[in-house]
Amino acid sequence: MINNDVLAIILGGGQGSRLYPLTAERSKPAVPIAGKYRLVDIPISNCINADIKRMFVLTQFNSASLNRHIKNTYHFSFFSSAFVDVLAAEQTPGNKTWFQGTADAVRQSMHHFLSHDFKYFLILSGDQLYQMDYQKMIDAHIKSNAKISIATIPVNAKDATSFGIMKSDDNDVVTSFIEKPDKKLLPDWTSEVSDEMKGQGRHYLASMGIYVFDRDLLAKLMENPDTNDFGKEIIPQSIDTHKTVSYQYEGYWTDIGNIDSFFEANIGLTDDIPKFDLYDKTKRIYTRARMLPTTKIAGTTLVRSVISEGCIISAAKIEKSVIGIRSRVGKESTIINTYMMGSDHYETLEEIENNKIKVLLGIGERCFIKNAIIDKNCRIADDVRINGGKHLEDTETDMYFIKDGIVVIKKGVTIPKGYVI
Ligand code: ADQ
Ligand code: ADP
Repeated sequence: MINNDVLAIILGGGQGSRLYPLTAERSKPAVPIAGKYRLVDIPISNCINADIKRMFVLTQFNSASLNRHIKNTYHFSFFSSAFVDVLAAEQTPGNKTWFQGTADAVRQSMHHFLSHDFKYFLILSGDQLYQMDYQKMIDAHIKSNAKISIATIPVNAKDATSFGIMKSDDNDVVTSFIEKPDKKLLPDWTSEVSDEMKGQGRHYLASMGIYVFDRDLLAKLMENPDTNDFGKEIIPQSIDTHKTVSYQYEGYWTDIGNIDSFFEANIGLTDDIPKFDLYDKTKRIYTRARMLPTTKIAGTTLVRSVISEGCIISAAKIEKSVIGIRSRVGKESTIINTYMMGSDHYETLEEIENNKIKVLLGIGERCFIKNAIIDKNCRIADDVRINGGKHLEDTETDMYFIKDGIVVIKKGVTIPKGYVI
């Protein structure tokens, strides 16, 4: 089945500074999450589960790994109109700049969209972890006769300053909107929320950055070249003139736009009952089928961890960690509260023999690693100690980057024997 009324646009990231250094060499949608997926798999899977099968991913630069991933993952039938297309900011003679913001990204790509037949634009953010049925939001949009719908979620005062906050009337029509309000302004922006939300102190109605627009309206709004951003300009300028409705969602939803929230979302998958459910057949998350061998584990104590396919693990202990595809961890090593992304390939025996620095892909022997993100294809030699935590100051070297106490080992680096962070 395919919903022919909806075209989905996935906003794949600005200059990616908030997820740096994970975005140093790849575009944001290609950042690996949960051991075997990529960020972009989340909105794409949500769309597929809602029969929305025509999608554009807008990104600042076209990385080889994003294209390879999309091309190798999302094969639709030859006879279907379904597709996932990546559109990168185009530097043309008349336009030498990158996308200036979310609305500018949509504007610059509008000619690609309008050649398709559809009634509604579904605008999605590329850096959120959630499983939402967009069809219900589209149905509510149609039923309420709205021109614009915004998915909303109640948040607490601490989070409210990072989101677009709105107020709505009894019919869920949005009456006012403020993008990322200052703390001082918050008392004026509380909303009536359910008792359950009240109990959790979530009194503010936040935009999830997920919008439904009538096709003709968005096409018209995009004719104004002075608006670059949905949250800062398009939405606040539209609510008085075009019926805008709040579609309230109370399921699990988290923004994973910075290192801290990205780390927490990944480690959260090791909870007894993770809030993000990868095991629900009706809300399946798709990714590339890699045909990897099973994981081999020898003598390791595993405590509440997620281990992906194709790993070779001889560690002493792995606790509260997510271990990505093709990871190798040597004897007597301990890994705690860490997201290891894994590797893109295995080393052949010949490569290992010819390796002059003698540091294999993965983690060596007798290492201790805590509170870290280890990007893909890293080589961590024997006896390395990485002890992340709030005692560490934010800093950057050629090998690693520390933010909020989380040590991020950069993609493909070699950490020499005995190194201590
Ligand atoms: P932010 O998440 O802060 O707030 P923004 O940085 O504009 O907004 O990002 C929205 C999405 O668009 C993200 O997925 C981002 O990666 C992507 N993006 C940003 N700039 C882009 C560009 N130039 N080209 C392509 N993609 C780009 C927004 C809303 C708030 C709302 C939060 C919810 O403005 O009102 O509360 O989302 O997360
Ligand atoms: P993923 O497997 O996570 O989707 P990519 O699509 O980015 O990752 O790349 C993985 C593929 O890249 C591997 O299956 C492998 O064929 C190839 N590859 C990448 N680097 C190397 C390398 N150094 N040696 C051999 N193959 C490599």
